[in-house]
Amino acid sequence: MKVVCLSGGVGGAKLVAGLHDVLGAGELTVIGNVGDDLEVLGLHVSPDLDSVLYGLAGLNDTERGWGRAGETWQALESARAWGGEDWFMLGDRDLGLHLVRTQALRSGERLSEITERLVRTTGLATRLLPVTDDRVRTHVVTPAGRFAFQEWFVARRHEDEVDALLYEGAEDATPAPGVVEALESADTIVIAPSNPFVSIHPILAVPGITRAVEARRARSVAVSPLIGGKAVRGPLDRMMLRLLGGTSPAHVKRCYEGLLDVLVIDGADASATSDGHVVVTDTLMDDRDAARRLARTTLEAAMDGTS
Ligand code: FO1
Repeated sequence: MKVVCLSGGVGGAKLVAGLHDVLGAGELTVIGNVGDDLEVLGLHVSPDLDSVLYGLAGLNDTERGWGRAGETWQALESARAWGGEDWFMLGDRDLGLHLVRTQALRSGERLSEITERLVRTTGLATRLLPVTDDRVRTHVVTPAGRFAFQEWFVARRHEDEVDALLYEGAEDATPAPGVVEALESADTIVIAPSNPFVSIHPILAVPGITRAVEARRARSVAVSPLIGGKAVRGPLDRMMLRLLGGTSPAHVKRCYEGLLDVLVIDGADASATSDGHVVVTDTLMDDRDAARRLARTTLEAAMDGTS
């Protein structure tokens, strides 16, 4: 079975790890968001690709949700002491990856080639592709002004309400090699439980991606990122209330109009819908076993269509 998963960082990376475990070698391709990429201390950082990579390899910090387990912060403390930027916390272990990636980018390698090489280094058979090798940057429009995604998310602690999102560069971007082909040949397309506005829409905004999902021969399934109408972490519930007027399964579906055959929701949201095209399960992934269970249910939901 060929499965393609569209994923952002933290929540998406958990389901990706579960899918990787329950699928056979080489059956999973992950298409990752690059809208929240940034340059810190001269280094290119791809937070969502890295969350997926670390999660797959079991190197991720499960408490913090991002970065590496067993992390230390000496380089950051040194940079701070020298007057360098320290608002975006790069740990010592994490830094190694950013050094390798930035050097490869500067020598002319494409992000997709580098990412493929990094995954190969871990020995994993899953494919991880950035949606594009071109520069796409998410910006948020708030009552306090327009901010680059990480400035709003990290530096301003996503406290400002969001009125609109912009995916700068997306309309001129080209899908990375293999992305459209993977979608066209997939048997199942999974949309991970990531924030639709900041993780999945910047993927869909790259020309050719939405079209490929709309024209799918595959079954398409999304896992709702909300439990009981609340985000597991982050600002999604507030964003949905302001941008869509609610946080029910129907509101989640509206994020993916024309792109879904079935939506997987948590039991805590079951009473908020009478829709037939939903499958109800426990969607909280507090360990890898739970991620595997959800991955199995998600794949079955795609095959059955409805519960
Ligand atoms: N999130 C934070 O809230 N604060 C940080 O300092 C921070 C650093 C960081 C470094 C590397 C990395 O891969 C992720 C990091 N994140 C941090 C998480 C990241 O900003 C977001 O979780 C994603 O971009 C949202 O999808």
